[in-house]
Parts: sequence; C-alpha cells; structure tokens
Amino acid sequence: MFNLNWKRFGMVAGLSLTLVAAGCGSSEDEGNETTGDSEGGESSSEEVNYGEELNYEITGIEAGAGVVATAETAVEEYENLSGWEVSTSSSGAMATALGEAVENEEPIVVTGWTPHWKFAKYDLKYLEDPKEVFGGEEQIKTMVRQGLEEEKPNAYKILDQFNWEAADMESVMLEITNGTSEQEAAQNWISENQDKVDAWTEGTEEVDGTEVELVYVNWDSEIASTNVIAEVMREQGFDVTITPLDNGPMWESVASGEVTGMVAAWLPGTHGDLYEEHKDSLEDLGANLEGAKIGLVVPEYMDVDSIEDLKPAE
Ligand code: PBE
Repeated sequence: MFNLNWKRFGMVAGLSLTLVAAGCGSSEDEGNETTGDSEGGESSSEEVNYGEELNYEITGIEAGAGVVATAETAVEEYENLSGWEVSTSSSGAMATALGEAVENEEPIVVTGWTPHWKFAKYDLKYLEDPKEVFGGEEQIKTMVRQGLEEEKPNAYKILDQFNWEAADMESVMLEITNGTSEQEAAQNWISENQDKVDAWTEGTEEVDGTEVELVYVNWDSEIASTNVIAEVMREQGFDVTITPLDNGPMWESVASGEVTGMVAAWLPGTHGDLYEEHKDSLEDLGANLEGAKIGLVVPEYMDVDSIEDLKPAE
C-alpha cells in the first residue's frame, strides 16, 4: 500500500514537473521566434492564431475512441473552441501528421494519450484543461467474460495478475515504432522482465492448447499490452488469438461472452460510457496499469499552454 502511494505521488510530482518545464519551453522569446517565422513577423503571443493555420481542426484518431468523443465535448464546452472540429482517421494517421508537423515546426493539435511513444520521440505538452473535460489520471483495466474463472481458471488467473507500469508499456511501444515487429517486441520485453512475468503466471499451471481470444483496438498502447500478455499466455501453452476491433465492438464482444477478454479498458473517464453499458455482463479484473491520461497535445514550440489559449473561428 505504502509503496503504491509513494509511486503515485512520484508520478504526480513528475507530471507537475513536466508541466512546469512545458511552461518554460514556451517562454516569450522562444514563442516569438517560432511564430515570427511562420506568421510573418507577428510579435505578441496574443496575436498568434493557430486556429487559422490549422483550419480550426484538432487532429483526432478513430471515430470510436474515447479521446475523440471527449475532444468533441471539449469543443462544445470551451467557448473559445467555437468553430473548431475534431477530424477522425486513425492513430497511425495522427502519428504521421504529428511527425510531419514537428519536422516542419508547424502547429498541430492532436488528441493524445499517455502512455505513448510520441512523448519519447518528440517534445510535446498537454494543453491545460481548466474545465477538466478530459478528467484526471486514469487506470487501464482488464475485462473478461463472465464464467471464465470456472471454465479456464489458468487463463483467468494470468489475466487477473497481469499488471505493469507505464515505463514498461512505453518501452514496448517505442521498440515497435522503431521497426521491430509487434510480436518480437513483446518477446524481447518478456525476456528482459522475467521477474514481472513470473508474478503474472504465479500459481497457475501450464496448459495444452487451451484457446484464448483477446480483443483490442489498434492503438499503439493496446498493441503493446495485448501482444505482451498474448505472448506470456502462449509460453504457458495457450492457443492465443488476438483480434483488433473498433472500441464499441471490443467491449461488446467481451460482454456477450464471444471472446475471452481484453486489457484495454481506460477508466473511469475515457471508456466510462462503455463500462456503464456493459459492466453487468462482464467481469472487471481491475487495473493492469496506473497513471494513464488523455488530453489535447501540442508540440512544445507552440506558444499556447491551455486549451483556453486557442482562438475561436471568426
Ligand atoms: N486511447 C488509447 C483510447 C484508449 C487507449 C486513449 C486512444 C481511447 O481514446 O479510447
């Protein structure tokens, strides 16, 4: 218990430091230089109108993602976002657009989340959210179908004991984004973290081809977690299929009992509606990761710190 609290305190302190650092990064000097280049000599941060340059567009991801729905709520709640829209495509397309913007030092606002490799690769910051539309720290939780404990007790126990940290997930994500295959990155992490994996399989017996189907969405974070737990279960003798779906169908397939489970439930905020809808038809196995977060993310060089610094469409 104490350990956990200290860990969480450390994380919150770390987050605040990041925010302080973000504030320094966008000091007047640096901001003016940047906007001077791209805006033809405007000198005050007051005059920066990124909205115009961005066509009042927030670069979203999959239409079914919680962070997209939450960004749409933010557009409604913040008066200064009047006239803005959240575009939808895919997490991959968002990451490409972000990479191109950073390369050209152009402005961009994306729907972002932590853990994600983009923070290791680029200098980015969350925009402050004074109305707290995006909520606070979240957990990523494991959900399985009802009856699993009786039918496949070893699968149930491993899924129940699966638990790691943001840094673990980030290292797998980073390796995948740098070109290693998903399965290989998962195997590499497992062989370097055998002690953690042993704790997940503790008290279970090896099986001979018991079928398990895990569902997920093609978000980088969930690609990492799902591949890791799938590989761990394969090493225990399970015949594991992993199936990418949209967010809604991912929840529905677990609730209907069609599949074994998933490790991709972002709560209490991001998937709160889906949880409410399905919680009576599935089993909640608790958090597999603490300290997740969603929000609007921009490059450090942009001279805005808060969602409220963005300007409405004329
Ligand atoms: N995400 C990653 C998901 C949850 C995991 C933040 C993109 C979402 O918004 O639903």
